[in-house]
Amino acid sequence: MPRALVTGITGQDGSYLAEFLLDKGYDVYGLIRRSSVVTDQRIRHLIDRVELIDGDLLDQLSLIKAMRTARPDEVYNLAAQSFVPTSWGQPVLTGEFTALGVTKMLEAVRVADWPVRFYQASSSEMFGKVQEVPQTENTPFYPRSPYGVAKVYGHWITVNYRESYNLYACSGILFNHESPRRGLEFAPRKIARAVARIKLGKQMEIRLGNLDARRDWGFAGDYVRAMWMMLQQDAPDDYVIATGETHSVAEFCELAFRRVGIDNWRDYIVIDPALLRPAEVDLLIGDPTKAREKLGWQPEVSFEGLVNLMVDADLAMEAQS
Ligand code: NAP
Ligand code: F7E
Repeated sequence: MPRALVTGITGQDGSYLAEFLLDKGYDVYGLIRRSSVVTDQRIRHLIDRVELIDGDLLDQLSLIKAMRTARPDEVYNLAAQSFVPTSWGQPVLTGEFTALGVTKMLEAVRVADWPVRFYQASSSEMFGKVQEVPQTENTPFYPRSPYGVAKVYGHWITVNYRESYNLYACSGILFNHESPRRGLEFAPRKIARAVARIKLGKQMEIRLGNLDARRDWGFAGDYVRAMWMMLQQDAPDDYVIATGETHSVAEFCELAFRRVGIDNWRDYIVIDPALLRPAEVDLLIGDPTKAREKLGWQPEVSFEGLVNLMVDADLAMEAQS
Protein backbone atom coordinates (compact mmCIF):
# COMPACT_ATOMS: atom_id res chain seq x y z
CA MET A 1 0.00 0.00 0.00
CA PRO A 2 1.43 3.45 -0.84
CA ARG A 3 1.46 5.84 2.10
CA ALA A 4 0.69 9.58 2.04
CA LEU A 5 1.03 12.34 4.62
CA VAL A 6 -1.30 15.31 4.08
CA THR A 7 -0.78 18.58 5.96
CA GLY A 8 -3.96 20.70 6.03
CA ILE A 9 -6.12 17.55 5.97
CA THR A 10 -8.93 19.39 7.82
CA GLY A 11 -9.14 22.02 5.06
CA GLN A 12 -11.20 21.99 1.86
CA ASP A 13 -8.50 20.44 -0.33
CA GLY A 14 -7.21 18.12 2.38
CA SER A 15 -10.63 16.50 2.72
CA TYR A 16 -11.05 15.91 -1.04
CA LEU A 17 -7.46 14.70 -1.38
CA ALA A 18 -7.85 12.25 1.53
CA GLU A 19 -10.98 10.79 -0.12
CA PHE A 20 -9.18 10.53 -3.45
CA LEU A 21 -6.10 8.81 -1.99
CA LEU A 22 -8.18 6.36 0.08
CA ASP A 23 -10.06 5.41 -3.09
CA LYS A 24 -6.68 4.73 -4.73
CA GLY A 25 -5.76 2.35 -1.90
CA TYR A 26 -3.36 4.63 0.02
CA ASP A 27 -2.76 4.56 3.74
CA VAL A 28 -3.54 8.20 4.55
CA TYR A 29 -1.99 10.12 7.44
CA GLY A 30 -3.06 13.67 8.21
CA LEU A 31 -1.30 16.35 10.24
CA ILE A 32 -3.69 18.06 12.62
CA ARG A 33 -2.89 20.97 14.94
CA ARG A 34 -4.14 21.18 18.49
CA SER A 35 -7.30 23.23 18.93
CA SER A 36 -9.75 23.77 21.80
CA VAL A 37 -12.61 23.19 19.34
CA VAL A 38 -13.24 20.33 16.94
CA THR A 39 -11.80 21.00 13.47
CA ASP A 40 -12.47 17.67 11.76
CA GLN A 41 -15.92 18.48 10.28
CA ARG A 42 -14.73 18.07 6.69
CA ILE A 43 -13.14 14.65 7.34
CA ARG A 44 -15.54 13.23 9.91
CA HIS A 45 -16.87 10.73 7.37
CA LEU A 46 -13.29 9.47 6.89
CA ILE A 47 -12.24 9.44 10.51
CA ASP A 48 -12.04 5.64 10.80
CA ARG A 49 -9.99 5.40 7.62
CA VAL A 50 -7.29 8.05 8.17
CA GLU A 51 -4.61 8.28 10.84
CA LEU A 52 -4.31 11.73 12.40
CA ILE A 53 -0.95 12.90 13.76
CA ASP A 54 -0.55 15.93 16.04
CA GLY A 55 1.73 18.58 14.62
CA ASP A 56 2.05 22.17 13.56
CA LEU A 57 3.80 23.81 10.65
CA LEU A 58 5.42 26.16 13.16
CA ASP A 59 7.07 23.29 15.04
CA GLN A 60 9.94 21.68 13.16
CA LEU A 61 10.31 18.67 15.43
CA SER A 62 6.60 17.82 15.21
CA LEU A 63 6.97 17.60 11.43
CA ILE A 64 10.00 15.31 11.68
CA LYS A 65 8.08 13.12 14.13
CA ALA A 66 5.07 13.05 11.80
CA MET A 67 7.33 11.86 8.99
CA ARG A 68 8.76 9.09 11.21
CA THR A 69 5.28 7.95 12.25
CA ALA A 70 3.75 7.98 8.79
CA ARG A 71 6.83 6.97 6.76
CA PRO A 72 5.06 8.34 3.68
CA ASP A 73 5.97 7.78 0.05
CA GLU A 74 4.23 11.07 -0.79
CA VAL A 75 3.81 14.29 1.20
CA TYR A 76 1.14 16.83 0.22
CA ASN A 77 1.85 20.16 1.91
CA LEU A 78 -1.56 21.86 1.89
CA ALA A 79 -1.48 23.56 5.30
CA ALA A 80 -1.37 27.36 5.21
CA GLN A 81 -3.03 30.57 6.35
CA SER A 82 -5.02 30.71 3.13
CA PHE A 83 -7.38 33.69 3.43
CA VAL A 84 -5.94 36.68 1.54
CA PRO A 85 -7.52 39.53 3.63
CA THR A 86 -6.19 37.99 6.88
CA SER A 87 -2.71 38.20 5.43
CA TRP A 88 -2.78 42.02 5.69
CA GLY A 89 -4.01 41.82 9.29
CA GLN A 90 -1.51 39.11 10.29
CA PRO A 91 1.37 39.38 7.80
CA VAL A 92 4.01 37.92 10.12
CA LEU A 93 1.92 34.89 11.04
CA THR A 94 1.06 34.38 7.38
CA GLY A 95 4.77 34.42 6.55
CA GLU A 96 5.54 31.94 9.33
CA PHE A 97 2.82 29.46 8.20
CA THR A 98 2.62 29.96 4.49
CA ALA A 99 6.27 30.71 3.67
CA LEU A 100 8.64 29.34 6.34
CA GLY A 101 6.27 26.44 7.08
CA VAL A 102 7.17 25.10 3.63
CA THR A 103 10.87 25.08 4.48
CA LYS A 104 10.14 23.29 7.75
CA MET A 105 8.18 20.60 5.89
CA LEU A 106 10.88 20.31 3.22
CA GLU A 107 13.54 19.92 5.91
CA ALA A 108 11.51 17.10 7.48
CA VAL A 109 11.38 15.44 4.04
CA ARG A 110 15.06 16.04 3.35
CA VAL A 111 16.25 14.28 6.51
CA ALA A 112 14.06 11.22 5.86
CA ASP A 113 16.19 8.16 5.02
CA TRP A 114 13.74 6.79 2.44
CA PRO A 115 12.56 8.25 -0.89
CA VAL A 116 9.72 10.77 -0.55
CA ARG A 117 7.82 12.73 -3.20
CA PHE A 118 6.71 16.22 -2.15
CA TYR A 119 3.82 18.40 -3.37
CA GLN A 120 3.65 22.12 -2.51
CA ALA A 121 0.30 23.94 -2.72
CA SER A 122 1.28 27.05 -4.66
CA SER A 123 -1.23 29.62 -5.85
CA SER A 124 -2.31 31.83 -8.74
CA GLU A 125 -2.12 34.68 -6.18
CA MET A 126 1.62 34.63 -7.00
CA PHE A 127 0.75 36.21 -10.39
CA GLY A 128 -1.10 39.10 -8.68
CA LYS A 129 -0.76 42.10 -10.95
CA VAL A 130 -0.53 39.88 -13.97
CA GLN A 131 2.42 40.33 -16.29
CA GLU A 132 0.93 38.15 -19.04
CA VAL A 133 -2.53 36.88 -20.08
CA PRO A 134 -3.19 33.98 -19.74
CA GLN A 135 -0.75 32.96 -17.00
CA THR A 136 1.57 29.97 -17.57
CA GLU A 137 4.35 28.28 -15.61
CA ASN A 138 6.74 30.86 -17.12
CA THR A 139 4.76 34.02 -16.32
CA PRO A 140 6.74 36.25 -13.89
CA PHE A 141 5.25 36.61 -10.40
CA TYR A 142 3.99 39.95 -9.03
CA PRO A 143 2.14 39.14 -5.80
CA ARG A 144 -0.29 41.72 -4.39
CA SER A 145 -0.77 40.56 -0.78
CA PRO A 146 1.37 39.23 2.06
CA TYR A 147 -0.28 35.86 1.28
CA GLY A 148 0.86 36.04 -2.35
CA VAL A 149 4.37 37.04 -1.29
CA ALA A 150 4.53 34.11 1.15
CA LYS A 151 3.39 31.70 -1.58
CA VAL A 152 6.14 32.97 -3.92
CA TYR A 153 8.65 32.06 -1.19
CA GLY A 154 7.03 28.62 -0.81
CA HIS A 155 7.23 28.06 -4.57
CA TRP A 156 10.88 29.01 -4.89
CA ILE A 157 12.04 27.10 -1.81
CA THR A 158 10.37 24.01 -3.30
CA VAL A 159 12.21 24.54 -6.60
CA ASN A 160 15.41 25.19 -4.67
CA TYR A 161 15.19 21.96 -2.66
CA ARG A 162 14.55 20.06 -5.88
CA GLU A 163 17.67 21.58 -7.44
CA SER A 164 19.85 21.54 -4.30
CA TYR A 165 19.06 18.08 -2.96
CA ASN A 166 17.63 16.30 -5.98
CA LEU A 167 14.30 15.91 -4.13
CA TYR A 168 11.23 14.85 -6.07
CA ALA A 169 9.42 18.12 -5.27
CA CYS A 170 6.62 19.70 -7.33
CA SER A 171 4.91 23.06 -7.06
CA GLY A 172 1.28 23.04 -8.21
CA ILE A 173 0.21 26.55 -9.18
CA LEU A 174 -3.50 26.15 -8.60
CA PHE A 175 -6.04 28.76 -9.55
CA ASN A 176 -9.12 29.32 -7.35
CA HIS A 177 -11.03 26.12 -6.69
CA GLU A 178 -14.23 25.86 -4.74
CA SER A 179 -16.79 23.41 -3.41
CA PRO A 180 -19.55 23.09 -0.82
CA ARG A 181 -16.70 22.48 1.68
CA ARG A 182 -15.08 25.86 1.01
CA GLY A 183 -14.61 28.17 4.02
CA LEU A 184 -17.56 30.54 4.52
CA GLU A 185 -15.38 33.65 4.15
CA PHE A 186 -14.30 33.04 0.53
CA ALA A 187 -16.39 34.88 -2.09
CA PRO A 188 -17.99 31.91 -3.94
CA ARG A 189 -19.08 30.11 -0.77
CA LYS A 190 -20.21 33.36 0.85
CA ILE A 191 -22.36 34.06 -2.22
CA ALA A 192 -23.72 30.50 -2.57
CA ARG A 193 -24.71 30.32 1.08
CA ALA A 194 -26.25 33.80 1.11
CA VAL A 195 -28.27 33.06 -2.04
CA ALA A 196 -29.61 29.89 -0.43
CA ARG A 197 -30.52 31.79 2.74
CA ILE A 198 -32.17 34.61 0.77
CA LYS A 199 -34.23 32.07 -1.18
CA LEU A 200 -35.36 30.51 2.10
CA GLY A 201 -36.18 33.91 3.64
CA LYS A 202 -33.40 33.63 6.25
CA GLN A 203 -31.31 36.57 5.00
CA MET A 204 -32.13 39.86 3.19
CA GLU A 205 -28.89 40.91 1.47
CA ILE A 206 -25.25 40.04 0.71
CA ARG A 207 -22.48 42.47 1.61
CA LEU A 208 -19.65 42.21 -0.90
CA GLY A 209 -16.54 44.12 -1.97
CA ASN A 210 -15.21 44.25 -5.53
CA LEU A 211 -17.71 42.71 -7.98
CA ASP A 212 -15.45 43.35 -10.98
CA ALA A 213 -12.56 41.10 -9.91
CA ARG A 214 -12.16 38.17 -12.31
CA ARG A 215 -11.03 34.69 -11.35
CA ASP A 216 -10.44 31.36 -13.06
CA TRP A 217 -12.69 29.20 -10.88
CA GLY A 218 -12.73 25.39 -10.85
CA PHE A 219 -14.01 22.54 -8.67
CA ALA A 220 -11.76 21.37 -5.81
CA GLY A 221 -12.45 17.68 -6.54
CA ASP A 222 -10.90 18.10 -10.01
CA TYR A 223 -7.88 19.94 -8.61
CA VAL A 224 -6.80 17.36 -6.00
CA ARG A 225 -6.61 14.79 -8.82
CA ALA A 226 -4.00 17.04 -10.48
CA MET A 227 -1.93 17.12 -7.25
CA TRP A 228 -1.70 13.34 -7.24
CA MET A 229 -0.94 13.18 -10.98
CA MET A 230 2.05 15.51 -10.48
CA LEU A 231 3.64 13.03 -8.07
CA GLN A 232 3.19 10.06 -10.44
CA GLN A 233 5.48 11.38 -13.22
CA ASP A 234 9.03 10.20 -14.03
CA ALA A 235 10.48 13.59 -13.10
CA PRO A 236 9.28 16.37 -10.78
CA ASP A 237 8.04 19.61 -12.34
CA ASP A 238 5.75 22.59 -11.74
CA TYR A 239 2.29 22.91 -13.27
CA VAL A 240 -0.47 25.51 -13.66
CA ILE A 241 -3.86 23.98 -12.82
CA ALA A 242 -6.75 26.08 -14.11
CA THR A 243 -9.81 25.91 -16.35
CA GLY A 244 -8.65 28.53 -18.90
CA GLU A 245 -11.84 30.58 -18.36
CA THR A 246 -12.30 33.76 -16.35
CA HIS A 247 -15.48 35.14 -14.76
CA SER A 248 -16.24 38.13 -12.56
CA VAL A 249 -17.62 38.05 -9.03
CA ALA A 250 -20.73 39.72 -10.52
CA GLU A 251 -21.16 36.81 -12.96
CA PHE A 252 -20.87 34.36 -10.08
CA CYS A 253 -23.64 36.27 -8.26
CA GLU A 254 -25.86 36.40 -11.35
CA LEU A 255 -25.63 32.64 -11.97
CA ALA A 256 -26.09 31.80 -8.29
CA PHE A 257 -29.28 33.87 -8.04
CA ARG A 258 -30.50 32.48 -11.36
CA ARG A 259 -30.17 28.98 -9.93
CA VAL A 260 -32.86 29.83 -7.34
CA GLY A 261 -35.07 31.71 -9.84
CA ILE A 262 -34.11 35.30 -8.88
CA ASP A 263 -33.31 37.65 -11.81
CA ASN A 264 -33.09 41.03 -10.05
CA TRP A 265 -29.96 39.90 -8.20
CA ARG A 266 -28.38 43.36 -7.92
CA ASP A 267 -31.22 44.41 -5.59
CA TYR A 268 -29.83 42.00 -2.98
CA ILE A 269 -26.20 43.20 -3.13
CA VAL A 270 -24.78 45.84 -0.80
CA ILE A 271 -21.29 47.07 -1.64
CA ASP A 272 -19.30 47.35 1.58
CA PRO A 273 -16.08 49.39 1.21
CA ALA A 274 -14.66 47.55 4.24
CA LEU A 275 -14.49 44.43 2.05
CA LEU A 276 -12.29 46.10 -0.59
CA ARG A 277 -8.63 45.03 -0.39
CA PRO A 278 -5.60 47.34 0.01
CA ALA A 279 -4.29 45.90 -3.28
CA GLU A 280 -6.52 43.82 -5.54
CA VAL A 281 -5.78 41.05 -8.03
CA ASP A 282 -8.03 42.21 -10.86
CA LEU A 283 -7.76 39.37 -13.37
CA LEU A 284 -6.63 35.78 -13.26
CA ILE A 285 -6.86 33.29 -16.11
CA GLY A 286 -4.62 30.26 -16.28
CA ASP A 287 -3.29 28.34 -19.25
CA PRO A 288 -3.46 24.63 -18.29
CA THR A 289 -1.88 23.38 -21.55
CA LYS A 290 1.17 21.82 -19.84
CA ALA A 291 -1.00 19.94 -17.32
CA ARG A 292 -3.25 18.68 -20.13
CA GLU A 293 -0.38 17.56 -22.36
CA LYS A 294 2.00 16.12 -19.75
CA LEU A 295 -0.33 14.90 -16.99
CA GLY A 296 -3.43 14.23 -19.09
CA TRP A 297 -5.37 16.39 -16.61
CA GLN A 298 -8.59 18.18 -17.52
CA PRO A 299 -11.29 19.71 -15.31
CA GLU A 300 -14.65 17.93 -15.41
CA VAL A 301 -16.89 20.55 -13.75
CA SER A 302 -17.77 23.71 -15.72
CA PHE A 303 -18.16 27.18 -14.20
CA GLU A 304 -21.96 27.00 -14.32
CA GLY A 305 -21.84 23.42 -12.97
CA LEU A 306 -19.72 24.63 -10.06
CA VAL A 307 -22.06 27.52 -9.19
CA ASN A 308 -25.07 25.21 -9.37
CA LEU A 309 -23.58 22.46 -7.23
CA MET A 310 -22.52 24.98 -4.57
CA VAL A 311 -25.91 26.70 -4.42
CA ASP A 312 -27.75 23.36 -4.39
CA ALA A 313 -25.58 22.08 -1.51
CA ASP A 314 -26.13 25.23 0.55
CA LEU A 315 -29.86 25.14 -0.16
CA ALA A 316 -30.03 21.56 1.12
CA MET A 317 -27.96 22.42 4.18
CA GLU A 318 -29.87 25.61 5.03
CA ALA A 319 -33.22 23.92 4.56
CA GLN A 320 -32.27 21.46 7.33
CA SER A 321 -30.93 23.94 9.88
P1 NAP B 1 -8.09 25.80 3.89
O1 NAP B 1 -9.44 25.21 3.72
O2 NAP B 1 -7.94 27.16 4.48
O3 NAP B 1 -7.22 24.76 4.78
C1 NAP B 1 -6.01 25.13 5.36
C2 NAP B 1 -5.52 23.97 6.21
O4 NAP B 1 -4.24 24.33 6.79
C3 NAP B 1 -6.42 23.60 7.40
O5 NAP B 1 -6.42 22.20 7.53
C4 NAP B 1 -5.70 24.24 8.57
O6 NAP B 1 -5.96 23.60 9.82
C5 NAP B 1 -4.26 23.98 8.16
N1 NAP B 1 -3.29 24.81 8.89
C6 NAP B 1 -3.22 26.16 8.92
N2 NAP B 1 -2.19 26.56 9.66
C7 NAP B 1 -1.56 25.43 10.11
C8 NAP B 1 -0.45 25.18 10.93
N3 NAP B 1 0.27 26.17 11.46
N4 NAP B 1 -0.09 23.90 11.18
C9 NAP B 1 -0.80 22.88 10.67
N5 NAP B 1 -1.90 23.04 9.89
C10 NAP B 1 -2.27 24.32 9.62
O7 NAP B 1 -7.31 25.83 2.50
P2 NAP B 1 -7.62 25.04 1.12
O8 NAP B 1 -8.56 25.84 0.30
O9 NAP B 1 -7.91 23.62 1.41
O10 NAP B 1 -6.21 25.17 0.40
C11 NAP B 1 -5.19 24.19 0.61
C12 NAP B 1 -3.84 24.81 0.23
O11 NAP B 1 -3.86 25.21 -1.13
C13 NAP B 1 -3.46 26.05 1.03
O12 NAP B 1 -2.05 26.04 1.17
C14 NAP B 1 -3.86 27.20 0.13
O13 NAP B 1 -3.11 28.35 0.41
C15 NAP B 1 -3.54 26.60 -1.23
N6 NAP B 1 -4.34 27.07 -2.37
C16 NAP B 1 -5.70 27.07 -2.31
C17 NAP B 1 -6.42 27.47 -3.42
C18 NAP B 1 -7.93 27.45 -3.43
O14 NAP B 1 -8.53 28.07 -4.32
N7 NAP B 1 -8.57 26.74 -2.51
C19 NAP B 1 -5.76 27.87 -4.60
C20 NAP B 1 -4.37 27.84 -4.61
C21 NAP B 1 -3.64 27.43 -3.50
P3 NAP B 1 -7.20 24.05 10.78
O15 NAP B 1 -8.38 23.24 10.32
O16 NAP B 1 -6.69 23.67 12.12
O17 NAP B 1 -7.39 25.52 10.59
O1 F7E C 1 -11.81 36.36 -3.34
C1 F7E C 1 -13.58 39.46 -4.33
C2 F7E C 1 -12.16 39.61 -3.78
O2 F7E C 1 -11.51 35.48 -1.04
C3 F7E C 1 -12.06 36.32 -4.73
C4 F7E C 1 -7.74 31.60 -1.77
O3 F7E C 1 -8.11 30.23 -1.80
O4 F7E C 1 -7.80 31.74 -4.16
C5 F7E C 1 -8.33 32.31 -2.98
O5 F7E C 1 -8.00 33.68 -2.89
C6 F7E C 1 -12.37 37.70 -5.25
C7 F7E C 1 -11.38 38.78 -4.78
O6 F7E C 1 -10.40 34.32 -3.02
C8 F7E C 1 -15.85 39.72 -1.53
O7 F7E C 1 -11.80 40.99 -3.73
C9 F7E C 1 -15.65 40.59 -3.50
O8 F7E C 1 -11.02 39.59 -5.87
O9 F7E C 1 -12.81 34.12 -2.75
P1 F7E C 1 -11.70 35.04 -2.45
P2 F7E C 1 -8.95 34.86 -3.42
O10 F7E C 1 -8.55 36.07 -2.67
O11 F7E C 1 -8.89 34.92 -4.91
C10 F7E C 1 -6.38 31.80 -4.29
C11 F7E C 1 -5.99 31.12 -5.57
C12 F7E C 1 -5.67 31.30 -3.09
O12 F7E C 1 -4.57 30.77 -3.18
C13 F7E C 1 -6.23 31.70 -1.76
O13 F7E C 1 -5.74 30.83 -0.74
O14 F7E C 1 -13.64 38.11 -4.74
N1 F7E C 1 -14.63 39.73 -3.36
N2 F7E C 1 -16.41 40.62 -2.40
C14 F7E C 1 -14.72 39.16 -2.15
N3 F7E C 1 -13.96 38.23 -1.55
C15 F7E C 1 -14.32 37.83 -0.30
N4 F7E C 1 -13.58 36.89 0.31
N5 F7E C 1 -15.41 38.37 0.34
C16 F7E C 1 -16.20 39.31 -0.23
O15 F7E C 1 -17.17 39.78 0.37
